[in-house]
Amino acid sequence: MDEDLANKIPQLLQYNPVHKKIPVLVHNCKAVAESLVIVEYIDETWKQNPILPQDPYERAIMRFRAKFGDDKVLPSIWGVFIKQGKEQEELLGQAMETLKFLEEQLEGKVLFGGEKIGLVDIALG
Ligand SMILES: N[C@@H](CCC(=O)N[C@@H](CS)C(=O)NCC(=O)O)C(=O)O
Repeated sequence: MDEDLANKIPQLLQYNPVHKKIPVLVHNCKAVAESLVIVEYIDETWKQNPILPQDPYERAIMRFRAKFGDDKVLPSIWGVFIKQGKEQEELLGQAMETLKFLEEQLEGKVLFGGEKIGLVDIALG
């Protein structure tokens, strides 16, 4: 269902009482919150199209990159749009640096998932 973040509906507060944020996935009447947690839940529930690799080390690398996107890339890019002056310049530098790191991790591939869209592609997208 659509959500007006300026006027949150009671279901959002019921399904995500801790953060009170979207997205929330409701499946079998149970709520799962936090986008990366939701994507992993989807991966584990509908196994026909794996989002994460099978190998534990490869899975860890993908989780690291997805978290890097959330923790480092997104705040710096967002900051470029909402800040000004010296702070904006610093955030622009951070955004370029973090995006360069991710681009290097791609090693010339189009997708982080290799041939198919994976966790990192979804998270960064
Ligand atoms: N870490 C959360 C962040 C979710 C988030 O920031 N959601 C925003 C919309 S994109 C929101 O619901 N904001 C409403 C608020 O902060 O009150 C996730 O990845 O799911």
